[in-house]
Amino acid sequence: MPVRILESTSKRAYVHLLTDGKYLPGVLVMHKSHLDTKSRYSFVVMLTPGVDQSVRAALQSRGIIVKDIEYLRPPASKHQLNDYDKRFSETWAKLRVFELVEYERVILRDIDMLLLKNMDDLFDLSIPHDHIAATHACSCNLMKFRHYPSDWVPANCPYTPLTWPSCLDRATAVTKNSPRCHHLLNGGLVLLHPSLEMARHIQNALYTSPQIRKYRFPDQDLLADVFKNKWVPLPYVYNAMKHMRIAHKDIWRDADIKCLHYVMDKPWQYRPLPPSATSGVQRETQLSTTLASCKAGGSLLEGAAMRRIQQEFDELVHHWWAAFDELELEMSGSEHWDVIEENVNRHPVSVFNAN
Ligand SMILES: [Mn+2]
Repeated sequence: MPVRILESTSKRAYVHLLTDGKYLPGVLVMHKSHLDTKSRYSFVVMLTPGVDQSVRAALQSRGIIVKDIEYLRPPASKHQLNDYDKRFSETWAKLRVFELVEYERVILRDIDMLLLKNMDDLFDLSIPHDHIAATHACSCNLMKFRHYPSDWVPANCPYTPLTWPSCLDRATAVTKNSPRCHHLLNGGLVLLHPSLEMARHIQNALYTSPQIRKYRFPDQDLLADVFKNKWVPLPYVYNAMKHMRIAHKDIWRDADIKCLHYVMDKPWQYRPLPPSATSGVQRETQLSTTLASCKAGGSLLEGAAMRRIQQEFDELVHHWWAAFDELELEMSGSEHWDVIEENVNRHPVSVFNAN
């Protein structure tokens, strides 16, 4: 008997991009948390051509809808990422989401995220058809990366003026007179309406805009430009970037978060030691390695500050591993487990190399 799907449900989907099997543990844990939080909408993954067949099979074994897409890149002469940010080299392809006109409304999400609560209510947000909705970028530069823009300081950050609990249902309004940083969004979560006309408009900007060479965060800087004064800022709980737990202690409450975003190093690249190991030699080894990799990544943070930050990050990364352990219980007997196992590091020392 055919399954009946409500019209409004089938026209809406959460869409994600996967360009490399290294991110497979991320997408499967994300999908598990999507199911655990009882989302009513489809979970779709766009795959670029180079992704291995074993990765595709693992996704499909979990009931994930796969859409094949082409790469999307600006002309090579127009954009070069610095060595710290090579991880962004394929993220332009996220913008292919505008071509998925089989859906009326899409929420584009990163896969370095974990859903802690259901966020389906976001699909009902009323925004004009030619607008998008997203959360602001946090421009505090908590990690003191020396290659970040010089106006990325807490005084210019759009999260600085907010207070709890009003931050739960509002964001700092963006006006024509707002500081430059208030116009910047984070590309980790974007509510949008697919449209071939908009897809063409965005791709045209990608191929011709003189701004392209200045972008540090490819797809999100382009979206911020194309949708300047045409995007609606969302409350941070829909895209709670992990470093905000430290940078914006005044508003952050773990219990409020719907979607936790593991920006920068990925949770499957190291398994933090349990809290009982806090004073052990092992923890010192872990911290000194992390500190070294942050310095290599262009951070000017000192050791003591890095230690405090790392401990807070580890608390959040433990949530990801708890979900991974459950996924392992469900999948470890299957033929698909090997390709997942291949791409996780269970060691406490990060394999993060700043890319
Ligand atoms: Mn991300």
